Amino acid sequence: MKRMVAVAALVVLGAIGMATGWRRFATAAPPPGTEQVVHITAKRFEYTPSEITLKKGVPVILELTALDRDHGFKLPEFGVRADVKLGEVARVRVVPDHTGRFEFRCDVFRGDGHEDMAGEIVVVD
Ligand SMILES: [Cu+2]
Repeated sequence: MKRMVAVAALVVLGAIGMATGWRRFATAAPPPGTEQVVHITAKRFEYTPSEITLKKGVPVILELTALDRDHGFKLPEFGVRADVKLGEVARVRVVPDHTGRFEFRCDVFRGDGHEDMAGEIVVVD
């Protein structure tokens, strides 16, 4: 009898798992916490990659790492700004809710060169 209960429980759990798995597969936007992570490195005076293509309506996490010194990351179109400090990982969430090409740039102006440090987010349908 105990075994029957255990088997029934497994079947129910399996069905729930399949249902939620299917729902996740069927929805375009993943639930929070499972978003795609895009890694970006910053060094004087460039970002790699310098162009990032995102899909409209699919939020992502940008994970920024500085390779040589402190930098910044500013993407005004989507209200995003972060300090990218040497030795730390900066994480920002971007919700690309409209299409187009949008510039991001470094806004740490200590020392020359940062003002030319920029890249582009390209949001496509
Ligand atoms: Cu910089």
